[in-house]
Amino acid sequence: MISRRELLKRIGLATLAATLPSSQAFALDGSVVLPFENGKRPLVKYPQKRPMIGLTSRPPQLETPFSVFDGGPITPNNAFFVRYHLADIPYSIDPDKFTLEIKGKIDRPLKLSLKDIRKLPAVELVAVNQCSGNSRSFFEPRVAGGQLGNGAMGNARWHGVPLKAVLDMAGVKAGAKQVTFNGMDGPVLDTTPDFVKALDIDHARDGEVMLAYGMNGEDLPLLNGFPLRLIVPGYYGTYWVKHLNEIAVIDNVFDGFWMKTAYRIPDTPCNCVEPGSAPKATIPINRFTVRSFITNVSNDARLKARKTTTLRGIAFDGGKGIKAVAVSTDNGATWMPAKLGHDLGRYSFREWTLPVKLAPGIYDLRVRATNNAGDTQPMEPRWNPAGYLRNVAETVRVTAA
Ligand SMILES: Nc1nc2c(c(=O)[nH]1)N[C@H]1C(S)=C(S)[C@@H](COP(=O)(O)O)O[C@H]1N2
Ligand SMILES: [Mo]
Repeated sequence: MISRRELLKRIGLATLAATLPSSQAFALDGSVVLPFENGKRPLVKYPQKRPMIGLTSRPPQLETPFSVFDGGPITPNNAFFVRYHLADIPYSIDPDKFTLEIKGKIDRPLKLSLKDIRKLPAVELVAVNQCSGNSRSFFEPRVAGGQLGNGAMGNARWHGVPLKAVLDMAGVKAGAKQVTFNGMDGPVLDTTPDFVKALDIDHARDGEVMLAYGMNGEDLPLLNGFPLRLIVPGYYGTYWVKHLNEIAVIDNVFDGFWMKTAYRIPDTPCNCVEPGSAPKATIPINRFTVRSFITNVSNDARLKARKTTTLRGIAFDGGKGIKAVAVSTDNGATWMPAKLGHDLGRYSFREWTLPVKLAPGIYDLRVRATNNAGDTQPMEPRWNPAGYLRNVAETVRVTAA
């Protein structure tokens, strides 16, 4: 344990933008226990972050404490989750020296400074970033990978320029198939493949995929990709490349490890397989499944019987937008429609509320959202070997007394 003085000193570092001390994290007093086997996690403090649930320290991987999602539809920058693959992450970045290179099958190779990018017409979009492995720990049978609870997601207002604008400046050549994205982090060992992701050229030019330098009215926090990251609305976080400094237009389908081997889901109608089995064919992970959560009542909560409790929570999907949220107090036998909150756009968390009055007893509260395409959440969990796409209708067991 470190001294209080040392703790305050290190928290003070949070105000030094874009610098992480190399002895980065430290455990705060106490820990949290997530509701699954081996769910004990330290609470850790990093620069620009409030105490977060620590998963690994090299590289830093932090989960958002779930109570944060009850504080409003926008996840504060200092509570936003952090995910990295490779241990060699940039601990100090000079924004004046940063450049974004655009190369490959284009007419005009470009090297843009942050200033150049900030001069382009800016756009804003509220969108959820969710890790593919969010909620992986709840898979039965258990699967390998980061044992995450429900805190590897967050919703922010992103500020930046459409990727299309930059690709148009560069002049994409006929025959282009995909665009690859690489960030400033890298592997410690040469044998580990660098983290590079790819999007189809039409997706990259859809006008919504964004190069973001702002998040909730501030610069991106260092751990969330300062000074520039890709935003791929509705798509899992794996595509949201941080510290983005290299874009290449290619005329083939990219076959790097993180596209060809990792981050793939079963090529079946449900993108699921029989629990414990291997898929015959796979495709790259893509859009979010529909999800919803109760945020103000947690498992084993005690509610006042015969008194009104207003349940509230959030819902989101891969970009069709949330049409309805319903809650069941009888484990799915009957459903009551919740009232939807303010619409921040079809990629955002959508808040919902529902007053309930319960007779004394034990209840399994279930919440289920439906999007504008009619997609909804299954009552029984689906399974895939990587622990992706979790979206079973969540259950919260409460006692009314
Ligand atoms: N450069 C870089 N970008 C990255 C990653 C990475 O390892 N390196 N991980 C991706 C994954 S898997 C996720 S879920 C998101 C998480 O974004 P966050 O750390 O800002 O929450 O970043 C993505 N972008
Ligand atoms: Mo992820």
